[in-house]
Amino acid sequence: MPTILVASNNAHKLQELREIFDLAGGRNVRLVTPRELGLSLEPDETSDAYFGNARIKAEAFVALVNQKQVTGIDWVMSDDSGIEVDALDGRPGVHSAPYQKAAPNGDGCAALIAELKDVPTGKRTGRFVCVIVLASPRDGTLAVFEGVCPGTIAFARAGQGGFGYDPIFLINPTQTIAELSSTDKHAISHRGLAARQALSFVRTGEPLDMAYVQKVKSRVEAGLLKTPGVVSVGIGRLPALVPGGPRPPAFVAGLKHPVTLPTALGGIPLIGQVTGELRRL
Ligand code: ITT
Repeated sequence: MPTILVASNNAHKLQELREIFDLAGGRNVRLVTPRELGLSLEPDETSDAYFGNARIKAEAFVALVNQKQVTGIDWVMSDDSGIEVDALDGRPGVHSAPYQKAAPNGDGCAALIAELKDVPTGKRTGRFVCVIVLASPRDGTLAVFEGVCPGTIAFARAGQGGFGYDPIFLINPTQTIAELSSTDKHAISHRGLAARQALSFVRTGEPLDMAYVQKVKSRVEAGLLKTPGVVSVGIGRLPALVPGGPRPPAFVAGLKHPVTLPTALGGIPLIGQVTGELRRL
């Protein structure tokens, strides 16, 4: 059974990742936490890109796993995420966690509502973004999965579910993500999109789980989601991470979709990449 170390200190993320994997039938994949392994690390997230920070977190834990000679870890998985608001030129974006911490009472939702108080309904568009990195402590393979969930920012909070900015993020004119069941959130969320592809990759070596894509499409058709999200996948190797001979990922030969290079995924020598826009599938 593949074992994945989740390189995160955020309990909400960890819970969501477990739920997403369970919903996807991923019970034959074991998720472990740094705490369960007696590991503790909080690397500085110094990059201005989600991918950069996700990579910093994954690489830091890979280095620790190898330094402490922890055995049995097939992948280290990190998640960097945030909320982008068009009226704020994409802020807080990659800085969503510090934005929340700096807000009065740590209430990022209230701070965003206040910043956007004069922005009219039609101009409150935004998106949640999640970049998941899988890094192999064995051979330095690095895979990156990006999920995007578009929506708009509400004038007031609604709903008790989810965490962080969910109560102010409308996925349709009347519902925030925090008003969805966790199952419905995961079906459409940035993290659901990215994590499903990561799970697919761990299990099969294939990045796009088409059965899941079809499921999301049917939710879109049922009206649960107005604008479907976008998911991108890139696979590369970091020879410097773990010395060893090249081992090209198996799925590259099976790419079925147009290959593009979103800038968010730049910075590593990608062996192959696939971008799927759910709306078109
Ligand atoms: P780790 O780095 O330890 O994983 P973190 O909380 O520092 O945990 P990030 O740097 O990725 O994580 O910051 C993510 C920010 O975006 C944080 O403010 C979250 O509350 C917010 N966020 C992420 N995913 C979210 C989601 O699904 N719903 C609402 N807010 C979310």
